[in-house]
Amino acid sequence: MSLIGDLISFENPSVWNDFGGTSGGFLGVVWQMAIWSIIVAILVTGWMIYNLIYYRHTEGDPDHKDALKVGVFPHERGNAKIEIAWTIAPLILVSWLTFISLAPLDYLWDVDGQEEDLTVEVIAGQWYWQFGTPICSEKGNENSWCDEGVYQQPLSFDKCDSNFDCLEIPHGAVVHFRLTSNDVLHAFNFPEIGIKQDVVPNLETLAWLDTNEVEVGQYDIWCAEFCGAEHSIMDADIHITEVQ
Ligand SMILES: [Cu+2]
Repeated sequence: MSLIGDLISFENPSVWNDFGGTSGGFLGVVWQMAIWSIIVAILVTGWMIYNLIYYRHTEGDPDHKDALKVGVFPHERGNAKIEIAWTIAPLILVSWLTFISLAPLDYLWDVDGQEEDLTVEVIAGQWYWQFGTPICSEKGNENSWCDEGVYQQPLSFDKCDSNFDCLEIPHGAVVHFRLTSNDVLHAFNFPEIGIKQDVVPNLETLAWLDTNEVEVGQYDIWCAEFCGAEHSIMDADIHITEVQ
C-alpha cells in the first residue's frame, strides 16, 4: 500500500513492515498516529527553523512593527472578537469531546454492570501473567462449560500447556478479570479490544470482556506499565475458542 493509502486507512502502514510492524487493526491506528505525529513534527520544526533564520535580528535593523516593548501590552493590535472566538470554539470542542467520551468510558468501567459468565483471576509479576481457572457465576451456569457451578474446560480447548502466559476462554461469554500484582505495577493491556487496566500490588482492579464481540482466535495481552528489564516481552496469549 502506498504511503498516502496508509495515511487514510486504518491498516498497518506498509512502510513499517520492514521494522517489524506487521499488525493491522488497532495497532495500525497506533502506527498511523505515529506517522501523523512525525509529519506534524517535521512541519512545525521546519517552519520554526525557517522563521528563526529568515527573521533573525541583525545589528542595526529597525524594530519590527510587532516588536514587544518591555512593560507594554500591545492593545492597539488586539482583536476582542478573535480572542473570544478562539476561547469559545475550543471550549465547545473540548466539552463535546468530553461528553461523547463519557458513555464509552462508563461502559468500559462499569464492570459490575456487565453480568458475567466467568471470572478469571489474573496475577501479574516480573515478568509473567498467571491466569487462574475460570470461575463460574450464577449466569455462567446456564452454559455448557459450567457444571453445578464449577467450570469444566471444554474438550475442544487445547491451546494452553500451562496457566502461565496463556489463557483459553470460550467464545460467547462475558468474562470478568480480577487483576492483582505479585510485585510491582503492571498494566493489563489487550490492544485489539482497547482494554487497559492498571495491575497494582495489594489491590484488586477489574476489567471485563464480552467475547461475543471478538472473533475466535489468538490475541496478545501486553504489559503496558514499565515494570523492569523484561517489561517489553511481558506478554501472554489469549485464545478465544468456540465451544463445541
Ligand atoms: Cu509488567
